[in-house]
Amino acid sequence: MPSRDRIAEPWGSRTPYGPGQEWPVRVDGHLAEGVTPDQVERWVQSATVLHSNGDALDIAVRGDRVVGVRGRAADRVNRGRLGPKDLFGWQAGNAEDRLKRPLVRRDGELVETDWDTAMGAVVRRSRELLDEQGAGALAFYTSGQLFLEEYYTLAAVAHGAIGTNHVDGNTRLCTATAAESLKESFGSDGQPGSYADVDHADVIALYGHNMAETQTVLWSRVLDRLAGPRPPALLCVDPRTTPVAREADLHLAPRPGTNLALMNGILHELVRLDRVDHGYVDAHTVGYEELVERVAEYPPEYVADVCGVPAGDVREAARMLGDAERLLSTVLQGFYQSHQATAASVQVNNVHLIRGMLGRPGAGVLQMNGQPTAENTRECGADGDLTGFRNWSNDAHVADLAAVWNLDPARIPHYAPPTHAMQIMRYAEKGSVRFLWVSATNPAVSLPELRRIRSLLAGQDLFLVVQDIFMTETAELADVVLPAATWGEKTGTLTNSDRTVHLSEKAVDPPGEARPDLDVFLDYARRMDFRDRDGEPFPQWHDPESAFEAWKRASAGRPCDYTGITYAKLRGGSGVQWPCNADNPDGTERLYADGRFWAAPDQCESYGRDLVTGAPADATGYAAMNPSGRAVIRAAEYLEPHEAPDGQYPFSLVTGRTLYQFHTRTKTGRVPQLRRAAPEVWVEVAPSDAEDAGVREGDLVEVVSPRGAVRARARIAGIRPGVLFVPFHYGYWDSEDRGGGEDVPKDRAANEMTVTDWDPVSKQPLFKTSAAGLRLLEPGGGTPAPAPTTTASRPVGEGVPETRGGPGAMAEERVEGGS
Ligand SMILES: Nc1nc2c(c(=O)[nH]1)N[C@H]1C(S)=C(S)[C@@H](COP(=O)(O)OP(=O)(O)OC[C@H]3O[C@@H](n4cnc5c(=O)[nH]c(N)nc54)[C@H](O)[C@@H]3O)O[C@H]1N2
Ligand SMILES: Nc1nc2c(c(=O)[nH]1)N[C@H]1C(S)=C(S)[C@@H](COP(=O)(O)OP(=O)(O)OC[C@H]3O[C@@H](n4cnc5c(=O)[nH]c(N)nc54)[C@H](O)[C@@H]3O)O[C@H]1N2
Ligand SMILES: [Mo]
Repeated sequence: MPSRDRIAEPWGSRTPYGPGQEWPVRVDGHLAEGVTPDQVERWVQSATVLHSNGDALDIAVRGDRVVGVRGRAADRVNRGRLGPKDLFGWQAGNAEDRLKRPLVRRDGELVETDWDTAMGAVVRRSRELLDEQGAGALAFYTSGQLFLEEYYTLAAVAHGAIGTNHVDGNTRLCTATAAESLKESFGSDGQPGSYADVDHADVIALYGHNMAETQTVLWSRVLDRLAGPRPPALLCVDPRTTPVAREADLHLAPRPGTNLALMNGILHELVRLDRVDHGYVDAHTVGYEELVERVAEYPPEYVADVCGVPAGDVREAARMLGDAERLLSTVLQGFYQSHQATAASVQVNNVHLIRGMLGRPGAGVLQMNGQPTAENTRECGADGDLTGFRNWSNDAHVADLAAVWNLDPARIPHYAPPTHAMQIMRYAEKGSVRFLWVSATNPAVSLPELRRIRSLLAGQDLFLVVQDIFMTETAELADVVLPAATWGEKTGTLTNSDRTVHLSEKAVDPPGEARPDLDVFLDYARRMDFRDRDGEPFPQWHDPESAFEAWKRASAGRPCDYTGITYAKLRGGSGVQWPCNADNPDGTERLYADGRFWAAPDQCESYGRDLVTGAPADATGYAAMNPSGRAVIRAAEYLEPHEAPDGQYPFSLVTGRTLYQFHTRTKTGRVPQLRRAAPEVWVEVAPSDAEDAGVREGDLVEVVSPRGAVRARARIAGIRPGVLFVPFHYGYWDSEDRGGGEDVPKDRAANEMTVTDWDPVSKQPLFKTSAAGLRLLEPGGGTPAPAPTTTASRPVGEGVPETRGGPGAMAEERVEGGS
């Protein structure tokens, strides 16, 4: 079987195909050094949890240890392929320094204890605060990386049993805008498009989405189309020369934070050229006239000025989109983590609505997710959403959920919109939230303005519970640390960006006393003695499968209907796309194929918000605007970014990802192949800016914002002049050279510099627009920056050695019908 260095070749070999053809199968796999396929004792079905793509795989087990992975040929998502994080990332679970016992803080120190003592402390503090202050003293901050069953349980416990409004996920930092833009346009969350649209599209547009690095397998699908007959045209909107930009037919590199102006300019041209499907607009939408009026103010010359892109390119982009017969658009953090995130993302939906490009092969929108299970956080309501995409402002929806849970509706708080994560942190800082339970997220690295976050998490009056698999920067600040079992050690379901549900089965036992997150949440509920209306223990379920069956009842009749799915159905073959029910027993490839939306006043998940101010509409206003539940075309004016570059801080600072690392690196930092490919933080600087600052490749520089600074090596790269890029993966924790205690340097994390500010509509923080300065600290003496060469950080100059994985990074590749 051929094998390849998948650090050097992240996307593997090409399997070209043409429009409307099936994407060929290519099965990728990797086993631990010294393990041969015949030594594998069991293959256990699962899917990846290091991004949102949902690549299906089997876990290789030998001697109760995970020893490798192999892609699943039968699956619709990846057809056997795996990316570098999928191939090598599983090793993190085997790390020696996993958390194995609970910890409690005694005399200032975290010390090991047993589960009874640790849970006893959590329950005692919960009860005290419920008595003293009520449910509003308790807050829960969870993840996009647990399983559906775990979120559903947490939502039931927090919203239902405790009755607190303070429940959110790190999905607020991630896909809050995806959810919100879908609600605004279509009445409800739910991804319209399908990955299979890549097979059919004649134009693919990527907006602020570096798919090549963040969804490597989906990018392989695009690359295979590009290598085949009649390839699609590609549009890329990103201030950096990412691998996507390099393949694009047209690359627009706008000034950060100007996406809405650009979209308004493109819509201006589409309207002017009358590339509008008036039949579709008349039959299925409201709001078109308002859009026409608004975008009239955005001629290409004006937009060119605002965005810093040539007017001809704006026209050319509109021509591409206007000529498309099957248009696929994808949107991600370059749009979402910005000050007019929802307003800009909604304009991408508008392009599809006015062009009638929805619900048929190749014509789809993917308002992408980032995390593997962010979709489930939202469906289950473990973030600011109400379980099952119900509407907080609709009493009938709340009563319906209360009936499913067999609780009194008054117990589910719905007097105000749920508290978003940034506001929960604010309440913790101010002292009204006094108990915060953090599960599967590392806010001491991933939230903006870290000095502030560290200080509020360490606050004396805040009882902090951290449930993780490693000792993280956040866990170090906790009062109680709960050791969790993780992927491969527990069973549950997960749903990817295009609504494909996979089952991930337990392959091995967790280390030490670590327990599945589901068990921990249920154990808490039992110890708190929560009861339903009949006096029975609440939640009424007790293990993954009974939790899933309970969830199915909560999803029945809602857009995310799971009633046709069982664990048994998910075993053996491909994942299944929701809605899956009696009408759609095999799942549903695309939403809205019939031009009908979940937007009727009594059905919709939200009555919508003003796209500029975020002010919510009420039931009456919504019913007057959209009585028959059509898709809503919403327009918005462009506003300047809040923190514009100026004298002391002349750069726009953009933060984001690199292909080989995942988030705060608790996993990928423990995987040799991935760790070595991008071992340390760097900053990307444009050649002209580097020259002005006297900075050369590899020099040590300081990047500074009004809030903090980062010291990093400079990579002279393809990035828009005036913009700096810093990857956000590097916290002060490090598995190899961690000093510990007070001496640990705190000047590596990008979020030392980012700003406490959010999109007014989705409340997603602005990780992509702050002002920053750049200063040379020390020449590098010719040693290049520790940044990969295979990615957006590819150097513009010569002489930097290519990123390679070497012998340990070889992975098998078997092309069906090939050798
Ligand atoms: N390798 C890897 N893959 C991942 C992850 C990971 O950590 N590592 N995380 C997963 C998660 S949770 C997420 S949310 C996704 C995120 O996936 P992406 O959104 O693709 O990743 P980012 O690097 O955050 O941002 C994408 C691009 O936005 C561009 N950008 C910055 N500012 C602007 C702007 O104003 N306008 C436009 N148009 N573009 C801008 C940046 O240059 C960057 O290339 O990735 C998922 N996949
Ligand atoms: N500057 C900047 N900041 C950003 C972003 C950016 O682009 N720029 N992106 C934002 C985005 S999109 C995201 S999604 C966030 C991600 O930010 P985080 O969620 O903070 O990042 P992770 O490192 O994935 O943290 C997940 C934690 O869960 C733990 N864990 C893993 N598996 C399990 C499990 O099964 N159970 C439990 N209990 N714990 C587990 C891991 O060890 C880790 O500590 O960062 C956000 N922050
Ligand atoms: Mo994310």
